[in-house]
Amino acid sequence: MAATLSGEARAEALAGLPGWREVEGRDAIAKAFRFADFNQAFGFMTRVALAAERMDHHPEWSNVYNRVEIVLSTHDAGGVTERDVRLAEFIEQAL
Ligand code: H2B
Repeated sequence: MAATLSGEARAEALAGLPGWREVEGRDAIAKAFRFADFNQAFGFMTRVALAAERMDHHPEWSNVYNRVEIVLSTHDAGGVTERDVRLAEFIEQAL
């Protein structure tokens, strides 16, 4: 199982992910996205969903019309791991 990121490794990983923030009260990272309309938002979610399934690593997320909120945490590890960083990096490319 992947180890949760702490200290310098965590700071470095987050520095490379603009707009991602630490979630208060749990070991997770999050970002809110806003698109032009539902079609754009859902297209983005579809790209992320297909990658998440390939990576066997899945986001916690919600969608309201053109807004998508994503929280990433590795449930098996109980916190943020490299797997979340890799998925967040993909998400940034999927925009
Ligand atoms: N996604 C996330 N975010 N955390 C996990 O620990 C996780 C996952 N585990 N997707 C995977 C699936 C696991 O449950 C399966 C059995 O590989």
